[in-house]
Amino acid sequence: MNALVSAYAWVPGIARGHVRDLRVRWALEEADMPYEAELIRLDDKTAYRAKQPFGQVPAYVDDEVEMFESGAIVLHLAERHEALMPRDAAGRARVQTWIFCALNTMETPIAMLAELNIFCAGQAWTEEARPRVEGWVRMRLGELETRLGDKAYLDGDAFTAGDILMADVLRMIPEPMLAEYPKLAAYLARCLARPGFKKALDAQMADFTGSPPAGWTGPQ
Ligand SMILES: N[C@@H](CCC(=O)N[C@@H](CS)C(=O)NCC(=O)O)C(=O)O
Repeated sequence: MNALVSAYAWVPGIARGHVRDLRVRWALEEADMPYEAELIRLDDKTAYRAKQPFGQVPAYVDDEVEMFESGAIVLHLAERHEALMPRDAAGRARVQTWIFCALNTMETPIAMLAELNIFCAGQAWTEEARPRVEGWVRMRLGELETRLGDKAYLDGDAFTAGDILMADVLRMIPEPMLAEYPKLAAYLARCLARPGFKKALDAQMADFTGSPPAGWTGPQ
């Protein structure tokens, strides 16, 4: 069977291109693995929760496994495809390290910034929290840029699964802030210029074939 990745049939415009099934689609494209999307409705998740207990996407099924959590799925794919992770123990350890770094050290403050800028925009508490959160994000971006140095990718010349997750996390940074870190901005542009990213993005966008839930009052 082809791998099956869950994705939403509809989300508001602001979320399109940013739903986390993109990470899995991108890894599958880099590994040249065919897959199918299982489209989920935002208002019809009861049965789907058997696959993903939080009702989130992505969930993933292949011949061997049934999983959720985008990072775990990308790591599973990396274990099977050299295009995503070297085969030697030291190389695997480096990529695993970058995967956790992207999802923990980087995504934690960056997701908080997205709460301020997008999900809770306009709420009074966000302005009180902003200096602390922006300082936290800038500190991590500076440290990451120092470690990246002049390398093309996190692990050197070779693109890996760690870059998929790091690039998708960095995509959440507002452009003016990312521009303060020119090497990181160039790194992100390099990752997003890959054909695998474009195919994954196009496929996610093409799958938004549904309509908003009945009575939806949120953004379109
Ligand atoms: N840690 C999870 C997070 C998944 C996640 O946040 N998915 C979002 C879309 S990007 C979602 O389905 N949100 C709907 C919800 O939380 O109800 C992962 O990386 O797979």
